[in-house]
Amino acid sequence: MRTYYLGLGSNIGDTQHYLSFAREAISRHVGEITKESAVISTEPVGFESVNTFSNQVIEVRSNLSPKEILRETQKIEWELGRTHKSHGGTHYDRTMDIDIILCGSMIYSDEELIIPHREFRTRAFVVDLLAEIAPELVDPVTGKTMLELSERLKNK
Ligand code: PH2
Ligand code: MG
Ligand code: MG
Repeated sequence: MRTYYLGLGSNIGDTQHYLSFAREAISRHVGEITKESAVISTEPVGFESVNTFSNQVIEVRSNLSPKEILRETQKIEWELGRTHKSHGGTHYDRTMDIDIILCGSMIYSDEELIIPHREFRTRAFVVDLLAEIAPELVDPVTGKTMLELSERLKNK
């Protein structure tokens, strides 16, 4: 059994509805959701859009491997009407984005998946929410806790 932290983001349509649909599908196909952060509204980071995001982070206990979780969460994204894949740093508005942020102290990387998520440390909409539900959780790459990463980002 592994403990995963997933980031959820939606910036088209009824974002609250998409988030609750995604949580429901995750608990059915991925594993038990053991913690949920608040849902916060955030301005798009890294691309231009008038559509505000709803972001949330959840803790999930699962027997699935990271790759299996990637498959399941991608299915949920497409089921929710996602139309584009992000690639080469190009982002789009989307009904649902589900990112694997951390999997315990695992460090993993291949062509389609990097754990911990490559950019999460610079994104307040992920780090602040992780600090809320798992302040003492340690990033295996930097050795810093979520609380420290969140404080560091605030002081930048
Ligand atoms: N996701 C991105 C890029 N930019 N900005 C916000 N506020 N929230 C997101 O979830 C988000 C983003 C890439 O997945
Ligand atoms: Mg993302
Ligand atoms: Mg994604």
